[in-house]
Amino acid sequence: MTRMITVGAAQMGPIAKDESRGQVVNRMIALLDRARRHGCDFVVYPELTLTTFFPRWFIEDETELDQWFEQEMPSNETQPLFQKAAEYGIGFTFGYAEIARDDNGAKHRYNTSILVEKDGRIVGKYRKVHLPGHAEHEPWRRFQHLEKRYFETGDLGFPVFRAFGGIMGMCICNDRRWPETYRVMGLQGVEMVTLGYNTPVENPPAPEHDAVGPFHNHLVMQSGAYQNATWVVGVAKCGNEEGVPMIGQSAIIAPSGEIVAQCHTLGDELAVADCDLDLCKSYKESVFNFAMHREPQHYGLIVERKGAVPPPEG
Ligand code: CDV
Repeated sequence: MTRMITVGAAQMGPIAKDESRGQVVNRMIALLDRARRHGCDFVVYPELTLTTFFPRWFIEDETELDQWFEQEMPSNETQPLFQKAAEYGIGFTFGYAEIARDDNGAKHRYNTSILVEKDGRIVGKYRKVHLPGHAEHEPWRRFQHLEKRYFETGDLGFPVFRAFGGIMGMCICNDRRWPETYRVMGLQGVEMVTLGYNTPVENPPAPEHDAVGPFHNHLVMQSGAYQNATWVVGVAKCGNEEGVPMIGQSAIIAPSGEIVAQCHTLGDELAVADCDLDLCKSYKESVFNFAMHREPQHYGLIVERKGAVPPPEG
């Protein structure tokens, strides 16, 4: 008896600045319809799915900034997606900009994703930990990347959730480049990590990386999958969004590290794979049997030290 989940990686093409959430949700539902025809149990949408990637602009006015954020979920605009998915019996995950209020009513902004079960219940939430970019306006850049200005570091860690008959985890975009992301979930027995990304082709601080960006995209997700014996589903928002080209290559990756399905366009597209969660088992019980082979007494620096400190010279 296998624990098979049929997964749809629901890549989205560019979202224009003036595109409404209602229009975006209609595109998401069109992908959900396709997923249903393919027999999907679970659909993965990108990071900040509901709007254009607004951190590319410097926004000083708080009311204007608030317009890119959601104060509740489901919201009026996303309710049709929740309804249609529950009607189809398909679970899903997507990312959005969240405004949360603490006990004192203070406002907190996060780059968030949620996990929704087949009956429409939100069963998991993750807030992005690794925020790339910068906090101040840097006019020398062709476009801004102000995640460090608009979002706080996620306060939930990397939780995993029992859902879809397995152990599910989430991360978001830049998180996928950090081995710690996968390992913290790997240590909780994760069997499928989902993530969305908005990755510009151009990396203004290091343009020499641009040519290898697509290679790095798959490199980190494939190694994260293999080294932690888990499925990884990485889904792009891509194409030319408001003059900024972003990479596609959404992929479903097996615990072997192999890509088993991949998008080939830069638009709305669904890549589908049958993902047997029990494929994780042989890796978790052999080469990556953590309990047997890890030596954490030698890994202290990973949590004690933030930046690299080379040994003294001479
Ligand atoms: N949205 C992102 O986190 N993007 C980053 C870019 C800025 C490098 C990424 O890691 O893909």
